[in-house]
Amino acid sequence: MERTLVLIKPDGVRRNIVGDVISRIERKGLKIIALELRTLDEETARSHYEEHTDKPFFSSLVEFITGGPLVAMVVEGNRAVEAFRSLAGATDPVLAAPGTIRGDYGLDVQANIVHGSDSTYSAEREIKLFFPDLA
Ligand code: RTP
Ligand code: MG
Repeated sequence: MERTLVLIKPDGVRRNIVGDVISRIERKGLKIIALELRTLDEETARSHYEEHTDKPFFSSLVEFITGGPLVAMVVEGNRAVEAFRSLAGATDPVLAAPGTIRGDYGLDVQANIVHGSDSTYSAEREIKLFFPDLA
C-alpha cells in the first residue's frame, strides 16, 4: 500500500474546512493512518518545502505555512500519492477543476488549502519529517 503526506494548510484550518477535507479523503476510500494538529517551526517548514528554496515565493510560503496551526496526516491506499493530488486539484485554485478541494474552496495560489506529496520519493521524505516514529 502506498502512503502520502497530506497537510490541511493554516488557511484550511482557519476556514473550518478540516471536516470536509477529511470526508473527501475517506469517501475516496483512502485511509488516514496518522493525524496531528500542529504549528510548524521555521526550520521544519523550510525543510518541507526545500525544493522551492530558490523560488521568489519561498520566504512568503514559509511565513504562510508557519502562520497558524495545520493538520498533518499520513494517508494510505492504492496509488495514494496520485489519488490525493487528484482530489486536491491544480496548484492554482483559480484553474483547479470544480469538484476538487482547491477548485471548490480557493482563489489564491498560495493559500490553496491542502498539500499532497508529489511522488512516492517525496512522500517518504515528508512522512519522515512529520512523523519520524511511524514505522
Ligand atoms: P504543495 O507542494 O503545497 O502540495 O503544492 P503543489 O505541489 O501543487 O505546488 P508547488 O509547486 O509544490 O508549490 C508549493 C506551494 O507554494 C505555494 N505557491 N505559491 N506565489 C506563487 O506563485 C506560488 N506558487 C506556489 C502554494 O502554496 C503551493 O501549494
Ligand atoms: Mg508541491
